[in-house]
Amino acid sequence: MTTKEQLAEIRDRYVDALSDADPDAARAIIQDAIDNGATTPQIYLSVLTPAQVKIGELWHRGTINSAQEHLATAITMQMLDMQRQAAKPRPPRGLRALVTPVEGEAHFIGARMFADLLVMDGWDVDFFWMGSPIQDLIQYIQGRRVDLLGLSTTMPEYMANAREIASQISELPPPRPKILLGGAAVRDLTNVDMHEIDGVVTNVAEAANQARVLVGYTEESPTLDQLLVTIGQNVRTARTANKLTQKQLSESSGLDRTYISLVEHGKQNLTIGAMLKIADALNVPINNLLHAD
Ligand code: B12
Repeated sequence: MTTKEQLAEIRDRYVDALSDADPDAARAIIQDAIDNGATTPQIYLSVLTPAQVKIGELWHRGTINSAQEHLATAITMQMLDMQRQAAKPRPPRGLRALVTPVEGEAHFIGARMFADLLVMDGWDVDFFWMGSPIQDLIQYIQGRRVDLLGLSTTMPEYMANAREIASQISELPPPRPKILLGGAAVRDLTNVDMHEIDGVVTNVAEAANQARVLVGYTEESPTLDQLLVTIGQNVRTARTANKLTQKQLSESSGLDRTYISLVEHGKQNLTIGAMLKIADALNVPINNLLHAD
């Protein structure tokens, strides 16, 4: 995990690299952030998204021209590929989503981010970078089991297309996909007619959870052995991100080094008290140690 201040600094450096049309510098900044423990949602939501908005402002003010803006977007697309390759998806959940901008919509980076977050959450995802004619989209959905349709709308004038898709899907025989709507246009909820749309996402950090709830997915509790392995992996990841040795963690948590080693190998049924000491020493909330990425 990376702090808010660190993320703001990474974002500013990344914007500078984009304005300088320097893909190598941009790549190095994002790689460095990944190496230093920034998570995918952090990079997507706190670095790449605000950087794209900033690039839009610079273009609006005439500080950069359209060609530079296009290059900036192309670089950000490369960063998404890099991030997806670096990320470790969860085991498959057996859920399939189709994520697409609505017909007419040319902005697709946000849709692609949501698609990636679902992939990392263990979904199978079909991602279309461009909206399809509504009839073709409906036909596609009929020929393939799709649990969730994620629609992205940036320009309010294309909201009508989202409504039309939802209305045609509601007429399909079950099982029908649930529809989740996101994108810059939904930030102003007065743009949204919820009729036949199952959910609207304004906080993308929560979107994968919301998607699972929407399709009625329930997770079985992990076994004790699985949970201990997850805790162990999380402790090791947080320790290395903090550049601590096992000995240093043992000293700052007041626990034996052998104990820390057993925890990291998933072999120690640790007490809540010990977990709290480790979480404090690593400066992470205790919850972060319990969940698989
Ligand atoms: C890059 C860009 C373009 C690129 C798009 C490239 C691409 N492949 O995506 C190009 C050059 C093609 C483009 C074209 C146009 N653009 Co433009 N563009 C931008 C810019 C600079 C950045 C957009 C972006 O990448 N944002 C970053 C992404 C990550 O943010 P996001 O889309 O909101 O997504 C986040 C969430 O909303 C969410 N999300 C998104 N979708 C979904 C879906 C689901 C299901 C979920 C759960 C979540 C989710 O996930 C993301 C997480 O952070 C913005 C500036 C700005 N202020 O945003 C203007 C902007 C969006 N564009 C604008 C305009 C006007 C246009 C054009 C009409 C320009 C023109 N005159 O031709 C055309 C539109 C063409 C069309 N038919 O759509 C306006 C829109 C104004 C409005 N509200 O109507 C903006 C705001 C610029 C401005 N200030 O005027 N644009």
